[in-house]
Amino acid sequence: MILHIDMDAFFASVEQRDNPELRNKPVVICSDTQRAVVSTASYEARRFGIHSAMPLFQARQRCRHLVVVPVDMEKYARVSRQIMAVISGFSPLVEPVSIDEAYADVTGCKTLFGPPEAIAMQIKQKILTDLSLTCSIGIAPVKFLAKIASDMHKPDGLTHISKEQMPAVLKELPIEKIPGVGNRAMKQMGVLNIRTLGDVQRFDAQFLSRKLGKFGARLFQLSCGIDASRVQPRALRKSISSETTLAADISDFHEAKDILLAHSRRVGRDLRKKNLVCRSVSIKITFSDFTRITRSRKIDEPICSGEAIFHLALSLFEQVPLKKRIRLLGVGVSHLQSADAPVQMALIPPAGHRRKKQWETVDRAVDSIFEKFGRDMVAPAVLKPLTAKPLAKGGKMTQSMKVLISGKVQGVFFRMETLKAAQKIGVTGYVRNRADRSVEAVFQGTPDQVAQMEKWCHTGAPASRVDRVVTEDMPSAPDFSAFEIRY
Ligand code: DCP
Ligand code: MG
Repeated sequence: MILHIDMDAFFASVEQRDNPELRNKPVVICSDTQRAVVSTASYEARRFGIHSAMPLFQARQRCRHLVVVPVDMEKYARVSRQIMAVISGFSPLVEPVSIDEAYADVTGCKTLFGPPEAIAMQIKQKILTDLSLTCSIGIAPVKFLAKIASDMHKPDGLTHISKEQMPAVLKELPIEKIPGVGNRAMKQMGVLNIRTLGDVQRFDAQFLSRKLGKFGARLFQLSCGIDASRVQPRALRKSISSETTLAADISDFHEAKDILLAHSRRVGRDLRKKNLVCRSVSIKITFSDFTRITRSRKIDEPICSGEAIFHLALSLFEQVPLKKRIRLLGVGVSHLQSADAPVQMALIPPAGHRRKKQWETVDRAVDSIFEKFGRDMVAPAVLKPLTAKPLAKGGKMTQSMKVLISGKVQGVFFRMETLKAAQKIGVTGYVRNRADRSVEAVFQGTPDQVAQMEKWCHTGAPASRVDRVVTEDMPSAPDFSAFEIRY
């Protein structure tokens, strides 16, 4: 089944929504040119016979107290994107056809959202509650009829033409209602005395093709209720990647890891900005002798967090024998899909699902900080220059302690905050997430510094919840030269 969604008096409704003084008044949205024509008229203005494409002076003649509002295309485009996002939440097959209309094929969406009529009602409701706008929806087994149906009970209409009702509707359907009928075709059909699609059935397909060309053949098919056109979602971008040719070739694994992390985060950010998720991650390495390799891995559950991308990229990287120095390093994602596309949720979420969602939440929070304050405010801790003070040495006793922190502690922020605290207090060591959802940290410094860090662990980062802290002395720990986040 196909839905056709069309907003009611779109530009005018948006302006009436945003400016209460315009409500219930005859309003036209009009370009500000000398020979201005009406873009659209509010339903109040339509009662005076005012419609799209009418010259403004004529509209004024018809209604003396007409309110004229200038076009704000940027705003309508923004609202349009919000509308399309709502519709895409109900079907992966959405085809936007103009700024205020779209087709959605809901054939496969019954289990998730119910029958087509229920889906249409949910879309109408969500557009109304989220965007304070009304739309009209047509439901039919084929595209052209869905479009005709959406226009049948405007504004705020919902019209369902079932398979059974189709022959009767087609029989009575005036041919001027068919999208794409030009003036010439109309004239010729007048000559043939064709006024409805039912009349078309009096002729055969060859005759109509001869008289009306390609359109004649289509007209005959439509009169039989056949419309081969499918809902075609706009082609998504196929992949997103980030790569750099390094200033100097590198061979250090940890250095390469940091670069992979930076690329992964950039790609993740790009995905989220475009409201996409990916199901495949790849890495690209060019060695100093210009030989190049790529490795990729597909995953079942779509991801968009930089950290999830990084983990896959790193696991691919770890499998590459590093015999030569690296000249270029890159991370890419593909098998992209809209983040709004409904996914079949598993009854029992796969292991790590919650953790993945937490990363995404953190990433989205970081994205908004980026947008508000600019790029330099937040960066993954390992990418920030380390400012830890030199380790307490020269006669002073150093102590090493391993700490296991459990509770709601996993996520980038917890580790970043631990790193910040460690740098402030001046300890060295590391912090990392463990597979069992606890955080492991090793602190090295004077007993006083280590004690301060241990105390810090009991409170932890804001928005975390520390349930348990277990400490263990590490008398034979190696010397750490800085504090770092480990993966
Ligand atoms: N539009 C325009 N010029 C036209 C026709 C339309 O600028 N000649 C713009 C203004 C409309 C928007 O496109 O608001 C959507 O066009 P529609 O044909 O869907 O008309 P409306 O949404 O305004 O009204 P309706 O309730 O009839 O759909
Ligand atoms: Mg409309």
